[in-house]
Amino acid sequence: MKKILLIGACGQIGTELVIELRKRFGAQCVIAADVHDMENNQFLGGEYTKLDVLNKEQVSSYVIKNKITEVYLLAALLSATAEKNPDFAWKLNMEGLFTILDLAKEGYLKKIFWPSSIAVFGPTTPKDLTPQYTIMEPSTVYGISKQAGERWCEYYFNNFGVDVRSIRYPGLISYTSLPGGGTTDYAVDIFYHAKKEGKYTSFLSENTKLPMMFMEDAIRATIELMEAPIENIKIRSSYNLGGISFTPKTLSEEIKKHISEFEITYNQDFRQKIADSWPNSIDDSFAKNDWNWREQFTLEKMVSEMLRHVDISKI
Ligand code: AKB
Repeated sequence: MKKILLIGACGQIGTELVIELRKRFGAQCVIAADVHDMENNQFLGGEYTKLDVLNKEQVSSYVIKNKITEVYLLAALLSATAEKNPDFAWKLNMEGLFTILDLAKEGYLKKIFWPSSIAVFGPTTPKDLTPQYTIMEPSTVYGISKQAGERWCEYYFNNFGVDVRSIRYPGLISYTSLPGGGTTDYAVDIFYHAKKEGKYTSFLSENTKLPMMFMEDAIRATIELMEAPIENIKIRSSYNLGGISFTPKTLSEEIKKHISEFEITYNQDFRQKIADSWPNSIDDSFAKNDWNWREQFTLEKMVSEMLRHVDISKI
């Protein structure tokens, strides 16, 4: 029987992935885990357990005792927060991965999902339609940890047969829970401020083009990758996913179609340098060919969904 443990369940991806996995496989098959205390050990309609991904002993004995078959390991520091605390970011982003890879190597897990990011690319990477295989010289601690993680995932697959699967997520846009500490967060914040105040100050410049994806597409991609037949998974580092590429200016023009008085201003901060090192757009033809990936959300569709759903009482 499938028994999934999702570590980092309270984060931006985690909350939505828990809901979708429970819908597909039943609440009893999906255990949500994070470092936070939760009253009565329930979370989004199912079991919750408090786990610290840095506590190898605790995570390993939980996985073994509860006969977990699959782990989605989402606990990480994102790009902007990681730059402020590089030592801890490296520790958090790498140690948990080794714990889970080793559990699979020892035969305790059948499958692992581990997220990578467009942050694996760097200033020397070709910027437009960035290929799957290209120059990768990341300049952020987050990007370095994701690139190292990719190498280790591939190594564990090649040498120990560990069935580990991964996606290089673009910036993710969602309305259920707020993102925490990324460079692409402006593309979520903007909707709350547009709806609440009719204006927004972007911390990225007007023509900074980055690849983004609506969360519904990202969740579907994650589950489709994990459910694809093993022989279709040809890449064991991480798959490029394209999504939709836009600039703060293009996004604001689309928002103006719904809120005509909306005004955007620009005041760049340290995140501009990170954004400048990332691709403008991504070639995801390997994901399309290998496991039939197709995105569904256009910029127009994403903007109207976001404006319909964002809850301004959250900010
Ligand atoms: C970030 O901005 O750090 C993340 C990412 C692109 O991985 N959203």
